Amino acid sequence: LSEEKPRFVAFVLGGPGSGKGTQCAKIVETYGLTHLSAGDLLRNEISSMSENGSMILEIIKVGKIVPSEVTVNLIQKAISSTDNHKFLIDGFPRTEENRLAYERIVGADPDLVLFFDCPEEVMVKRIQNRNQGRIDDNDETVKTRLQVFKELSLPVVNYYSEKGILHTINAVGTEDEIFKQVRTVFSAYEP
Ligand code: UP5
Ligand code: MG
Repeated sequence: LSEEKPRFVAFVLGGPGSGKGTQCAKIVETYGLTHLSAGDLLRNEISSMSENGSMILEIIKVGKIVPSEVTVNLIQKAISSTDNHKFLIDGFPRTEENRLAYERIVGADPDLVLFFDCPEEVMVKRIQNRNQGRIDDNDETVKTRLQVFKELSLPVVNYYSEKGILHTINAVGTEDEIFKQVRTVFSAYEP
């Protein structure tokens, strides 16, 4: 187990269906970072029927945000359970409160933040086509997810923009067209 702080952290932000998970898989392949999807960590808690599982399920089902301590503890645990020191944290932080909780518990800012900028109608179409049985991929919950993204998550994106560490990616196009832009960002850092 690693007791040290991670050496490189990139946050990957973007609305629901903007392509975060898809691009993270490509980044991992190319740059050897460990991919931590906050949503996947939370969904694992539901399926392993952990202590918080039913609470998490009720929140994800309606598209709201799980309490920060729960999510940050899962991220922290995942960070310290691998020998890798380079992480991609996907779909987190989604609120200012999330961001502050991470700063408090992990004690560092990310090295960079990727933002997948995608029009709403494209995101909705991608989610409608996904068909993987996600409990939150229904029209009603997608509406809430989009609303929550605009109200609570965009302020976090703006915060990192003002800090000068935000890299905005045009998330419309083919997977490869989008990854080309992502590569430009990571190549400059050589994580
Ligand atoms: N696709 C991808 N790229 C494409 C392209 N270029 N062209 C055409 N199609 C493309 O992609 C979505 C779909 O589009 C896929 O079918 C893909 O093949 C296709 P994906 O890469 O899955 O997009 P992603 O942005 O990862 O979408 P996801 O639905 O995972 O985003 P969300 O942010 O909504 O989901 P997440 O899992 O992060 O969170 C789910 C819920 O968990 C939240 O709503 C919230 O309730 C909870 N949560 C918290 O409470 N706190 C957290 O910190 C994190 C999550
Ligand atoms: Mg995802």
